[in-house]
Amino acid sequence: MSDIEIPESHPRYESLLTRHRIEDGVEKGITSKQGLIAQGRGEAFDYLLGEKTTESADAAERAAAAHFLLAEHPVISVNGNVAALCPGELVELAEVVGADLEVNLFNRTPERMQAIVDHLREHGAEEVKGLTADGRIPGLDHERAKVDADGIGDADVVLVPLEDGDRAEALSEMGKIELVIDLNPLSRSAQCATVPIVDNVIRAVPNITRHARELKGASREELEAIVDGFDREAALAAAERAIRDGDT
Ligand code: PTJ
Repeated sequence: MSDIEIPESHPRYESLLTRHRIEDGVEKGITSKQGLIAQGRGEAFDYLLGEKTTESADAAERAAAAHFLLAEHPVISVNGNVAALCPGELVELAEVVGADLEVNLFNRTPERMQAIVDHLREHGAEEVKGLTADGRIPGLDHERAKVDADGIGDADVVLVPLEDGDRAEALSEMGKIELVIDLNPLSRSAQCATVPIVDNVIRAVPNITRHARELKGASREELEAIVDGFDREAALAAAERAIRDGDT
């Protein structure tokens, strides 16, 4: 993974390993250089959250799993950061909930698109969408507007792991259910999400999969009760309290 060995006894072992994954992603042409800055921002919030999944984030992850299982056409949007951080976990989640994987980039280049598609395939993905780009998200004038018409264009539920906020807003204006993972509860994407998940993608993605596995046998009514019982405002407030007051 990297030529630098980190001893497992290091108090910030996980965090340092994560940094190396992002660094590696940049070297492989998967992650953008801006992705390094985004990672640094995320780390600061994660540090304040105690680098753990809070109770309210876990409830959001369960609600996200219920949305996935209720969806007709769920899609997981993949950018250069998540592709580097948890490719195998994304593929596994897609399999468990029957979602499509679609690469969608802010700093879109044909080379990065292809590198991420190949990387996901190396981690077990069969079909990866995003290269066709025959659909558009209305109201966006940058590269993130480009989507596959039969992918994000057609989705009813979209998982959006860490990104800049304007696509998240545009997707919710299209009436899509948006599940957003972002360590900053004040970010625009978290603020406009149907389900804001304030947690590190590294922990959030496998935990959504775990909940989805547990909920697989649940009835529609049970899943709807989980979705209806989730309070997005309370989740955002709990995350902000955790960060400001250490109240985790
Ligand atoms: O691969 P691309 O070209 O699509 O670009 C992706 C990035 C992430 C570089 C781009 O979307 C970007 O610039 O994002 P921002 O505006 O820096 O926002 C990233 C958000 O994700 C911030 O609110 C961070 O706190 C948060 N974040 C960073 N790392 C993580 C995270 N949230 C969850 N888990 C993380 N590991």
